[in-house]
Amino acid sequence: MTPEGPAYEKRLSQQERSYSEHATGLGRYKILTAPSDIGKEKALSLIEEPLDESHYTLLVSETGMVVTPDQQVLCILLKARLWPELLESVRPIVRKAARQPVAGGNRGDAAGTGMVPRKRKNGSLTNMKGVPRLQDLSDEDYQRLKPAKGGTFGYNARDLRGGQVYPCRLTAYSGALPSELRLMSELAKEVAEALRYSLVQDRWETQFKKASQTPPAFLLKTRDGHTPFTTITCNKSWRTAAHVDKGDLKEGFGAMCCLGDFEGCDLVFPRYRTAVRYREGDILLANVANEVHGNTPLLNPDGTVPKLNRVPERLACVFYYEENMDQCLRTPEEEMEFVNNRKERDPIYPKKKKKS
Ligand SMILES: O=C(O)CCC(=O)C(=O)O
Ligand SMILES: [Fe+2]
Repeated sequence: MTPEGPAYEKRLSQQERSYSEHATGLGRYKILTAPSDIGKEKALSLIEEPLDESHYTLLVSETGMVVTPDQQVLCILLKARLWPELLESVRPIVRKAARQPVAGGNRGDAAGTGMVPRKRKNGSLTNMKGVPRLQDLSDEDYQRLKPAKGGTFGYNARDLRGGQVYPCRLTAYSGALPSELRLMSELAKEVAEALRYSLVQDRWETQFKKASQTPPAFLLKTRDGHTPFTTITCNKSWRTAAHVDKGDLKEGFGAMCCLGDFEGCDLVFPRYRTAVRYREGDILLANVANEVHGNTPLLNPDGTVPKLNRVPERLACVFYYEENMDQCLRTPEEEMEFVNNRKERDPIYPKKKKKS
């Protein structure tokens, strides 16, 4: 039994859960207005800063929705939507996908360090940028980033990295076994259904329409059909600094879940002085592609501050539709061929054929 009712035992569909929650009116499904709006500029000026209790006055920890003072949906928390067996089966896969150190990576805002020119082994600077490596971090950044890992699962769009064009492809975690892809797609399906039957259904529709125009080879899908997601960002024990998600469809809506036994790491939206406490089993829908957000410190399950080498494991998954993936060719093979035959000055994406 959860505070939200015996959801796991009955295994209701996401649609049934949504209908019953909405039907309770304000009884169980709280609709709250964010306490204030500090303005876009002020929120953007916080990017790269670590966030904490000083950045919010409203903390949401029950099923419901937060709207901004001008009535835009900021986030929707759906408690206890994912059942334990599914979470157990994906836990090792998320852990494997989130295996790259954040230090030395390419998410400078969320790392809280910005991007600096990468160094060669001999110490000279290259013209590529990245998050500084651990040995080059300040003490404070070192503490925060030492345990932090990240990675993606699913598919990535064609892009240019270090002067080289990469095709639309299975992501960096290319060792994914078919069974792993199947399980993660099951998780994506549940999250997608929760989004579909939420109060931001219009955002699901926009995203699903985009996905319908995308080659199915590059969508997360199950036997029941495709989801509106191409990609899942997986983080491990990473307290993100203030950032706005990049590369995901801005007209869609972010969807996330997390796994682990921990306290803290609440997700703060400093512009609206609002934080959300989501935990294992919950689904959080949030406007992370457009609004500044970041986590409070990650704490031990008993609320104490962890020692450097004993940080609890918190796995987070962010599901999204990666921009431009509707321009991918039909198969990975066609993508490879395109990239191999592309002349240096050709655009990365060829002009779209006009429909006759
Ligand atoms: O871990 C979280 O709660 C948020 C993660 C996030 O915002 C991101 O990876 O972009
Ligand atoms: Fe984010």
